[in-house]
Amino acid sequence: MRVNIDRIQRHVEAIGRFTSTPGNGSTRPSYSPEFRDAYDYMTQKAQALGLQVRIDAVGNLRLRLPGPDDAVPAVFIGSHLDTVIHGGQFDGVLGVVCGLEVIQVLVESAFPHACPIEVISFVEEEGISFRCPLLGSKVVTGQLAIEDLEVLRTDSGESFLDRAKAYGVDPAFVIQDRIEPAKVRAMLELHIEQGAVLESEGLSVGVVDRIAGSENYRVGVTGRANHAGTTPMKLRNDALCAAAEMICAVEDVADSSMSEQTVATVGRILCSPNAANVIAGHVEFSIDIRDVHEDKITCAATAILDRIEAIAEHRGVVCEIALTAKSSPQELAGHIADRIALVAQSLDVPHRRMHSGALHDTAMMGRIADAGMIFVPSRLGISHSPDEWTDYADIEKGANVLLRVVADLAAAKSIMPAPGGQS
Ligand code: HGY
Ligand code: MN
Ligand code: MN
Repeated sequence: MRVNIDRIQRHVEAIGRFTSTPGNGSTRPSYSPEFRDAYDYMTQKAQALGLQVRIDAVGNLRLRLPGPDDAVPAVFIGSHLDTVIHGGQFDGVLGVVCGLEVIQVLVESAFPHACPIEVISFVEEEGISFRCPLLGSKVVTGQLAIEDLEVLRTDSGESFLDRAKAYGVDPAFVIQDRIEPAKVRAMLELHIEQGAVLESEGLSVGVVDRIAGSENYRVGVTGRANHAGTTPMKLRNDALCAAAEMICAVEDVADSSMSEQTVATVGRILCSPNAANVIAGHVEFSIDIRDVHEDKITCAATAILDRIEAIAEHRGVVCEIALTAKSSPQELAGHIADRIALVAQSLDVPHRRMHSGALHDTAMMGRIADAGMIFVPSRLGISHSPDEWTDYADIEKGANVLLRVVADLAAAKSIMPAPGGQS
């Protein structure tokens, strides 16, 4: 059995056309018209294969090949179809498309699968609309409840519940769509590396053993708006200069961390009144702190918040810091990583074990079941950009590894320990 790489490429390129910024990357927020186009496209392909298709209460797309006995634990293959703003064509899309391709090859080969196999496209993985990354996978694994969803708002104040209901789903029923640990034989995700390790080492597949966690903050800085021309430098409470010093402190703490894997980013900033001849009165900015070890995240976050408070004190501005999202790092199932490596070896695919600095839904599924991830290289390590690219020759290798691992996991005498049988 082998994947059909031309079919994969056709699906990736078709979905790439569902963007609100054509010619400038993929912009496909959850619940947007473009997002619906992508769901409709995958639904049509899945229905042509005779799969069961449904959108669950929070908006995850579920494409299921029933097993002989649908009550036995299923193999899940997941990823996401929402994107960042001006993102790339492969981030998330590749995992959903390759998941469907794996099912198509198994169906066409009349493979005797002994359990259900389900492709799940998680909603709001990127978190760009409601500042809650991995939302869809956190909900189905019971890590977010309806009460957590009720407080989510966009920057313009629209509630998550209103947006979800306008899309046609009702998160009030998320309990029924929970994925129970006992119902998962394993979860797999194929994803672009979004870093430069594989390319720099000339490898085609990464066997992920650990996924980073993160703490996300929103920082509000309040000074005093004033006239840019008549306010002497000594009499200013400049919120933007204070924020600038704080942002450099974020970089400095991460730079000087003892851990190679600690990163911290300020990617979003809002300045008010944002006028060239007015000293900024209020600034809001984001902080995203990550590492593959929880204690390193805590250490960096503590140092960053301390520095911010000291700068606010010194400059006489008021700062409010809110934790907006948090997810712990996740170790992936050793026996699944071993299986991925063994299959790569048997297919002569050059590979290595590695961590993931990016967050992934697999980390959330890894909280409740045995999960594994397969990376394929990113050209120059670029991602979350229109320049994101992965050679289809590498995608073909990674997808064939995924195909073989899923076939092994779904085989009657699956060699895997029973669910939760972490080795
Ligand atoms: O932010 C991330 O790591 C992922 O791309 N959502
Ligand atoms: Mn992403
Ligand atoms: Mn992704």
